Amino acid sequence: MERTFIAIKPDGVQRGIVGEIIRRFEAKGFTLVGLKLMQANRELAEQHYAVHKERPFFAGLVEFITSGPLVAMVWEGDGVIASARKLIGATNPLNAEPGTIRGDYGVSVGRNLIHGSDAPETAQQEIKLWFKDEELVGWQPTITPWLYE
Ligand code: DAT
Ligand code: MG
Repeated sequence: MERTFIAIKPDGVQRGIVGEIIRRFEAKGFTLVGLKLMQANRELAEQHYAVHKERPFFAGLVEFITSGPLVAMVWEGDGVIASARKLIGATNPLNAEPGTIRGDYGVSVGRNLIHGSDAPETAQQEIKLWFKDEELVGWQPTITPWLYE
């Protein structure tokens, strides 16, 4: 089964919507296999956003993501990588559809609440960057036959 890395950024934690965000992933039918509250250090943040290091917003992005606690998670399910991106919505919350997390809770690109891996390769890299193997728990919910045929 596919896995993706999801992080509720420091603004999502401060806004008090950790439970609401987790609820949406659970309600959809995805399975939580890793979860921790942590504060990322500069090195981790710079590695995570390495693809953006030449962009003008990089310094601010690293500053923001390291500024307070975030919730790092791994979610599992068929097609979870692309589906999570849909639950999250467009990068700029003003362009994100109502019903998406960013569409419902955000108003600016620099405070867009949540990160989700964008492809299978990045999902694998990000899970490895943020979690040790032993921090992930593979399990099968008893409701699986009611989610998949
Ligand atoms: P996403 O988080 O939707 O995958 P991304 O990978 O293009 O978006 O960018 C990573 C983060 O960088 C994004 O969540 C918020 C920030 N960011 C992107 N574009 C930005 C911009 N033009 N100005 C400020 N911050 C930006
Ligand atoms: Mg991205």
